[in-house]
Amino acid sequence: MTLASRLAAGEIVFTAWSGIPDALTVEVIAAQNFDTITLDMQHGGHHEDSVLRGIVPVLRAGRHPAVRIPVGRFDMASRALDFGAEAVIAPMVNSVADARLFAAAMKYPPLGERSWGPTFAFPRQGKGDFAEWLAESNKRTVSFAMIETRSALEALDGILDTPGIDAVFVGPSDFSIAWTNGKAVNATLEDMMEAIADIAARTRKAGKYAGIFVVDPSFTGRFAEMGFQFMALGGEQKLIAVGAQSLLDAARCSIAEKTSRA
Ligand code: 3PY
Ligand code: MG
Repeated sequence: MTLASRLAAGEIVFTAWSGIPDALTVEVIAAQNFDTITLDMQHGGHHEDSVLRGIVPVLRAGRHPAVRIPVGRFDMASRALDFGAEAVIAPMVNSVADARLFAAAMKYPPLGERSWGPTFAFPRQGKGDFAEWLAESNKRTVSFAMIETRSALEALDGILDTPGIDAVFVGPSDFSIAWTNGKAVNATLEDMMEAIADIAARTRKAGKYAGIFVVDPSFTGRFAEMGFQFMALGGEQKLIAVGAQSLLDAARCSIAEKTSRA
């Protein structure tokens, strides 16, 4: 199953968010139970070389590799696909013009302008032959346009109408900054939840998929109800902190139980 076919089947998938640019770290995360792993080049430390190498452990673990590119680096969207990514997340897609450039980099002609050369992707993922790869690629790859500003919200219908844009991904932290005119950064701001629900509803109505970065996992039920299917959790600092805290809590709790019985 590809990520695209799982989304098409209506599944909710969780992606781990990775910002430490090392294939060994990615290997450890890929061994956990996430459906996909996203390598973050925007705010995370991932770069071309770490993406090229980091996709290997993701595929080896049977997870779907995704990459968030830096702002406006649509050339990197094509490269991420050539390295074997199944999905690319483009931050700050604030206009139809941005969406068109992103879609052009993601899709082979006639839909887009992606240049031929799946140098690493084909041997890593390829089954069949080049003709089949060419015929299937536009359907297999998922392009997520990030909606995280007021201008993106205003342009949403046009972005959703852009051929080659398969999905949107809400960045709730940037969205909260925009929503409060720079007064707050709060990914769970109640005041903006109606707007976020509306983004998901319009996306689903347009026949596309909705994703969101989840800061507080207790929100995933609400997000699923709104229609979000691709939910991001992480990155490493948080995964390690949560894991370490739960180990320590369990260890301290066991000692506390013994001493209270003594
Ligand atoms: C945001 O919340 O702004 C993001 O970009 C999440 O990654
Ligand atoms: Mg953001």
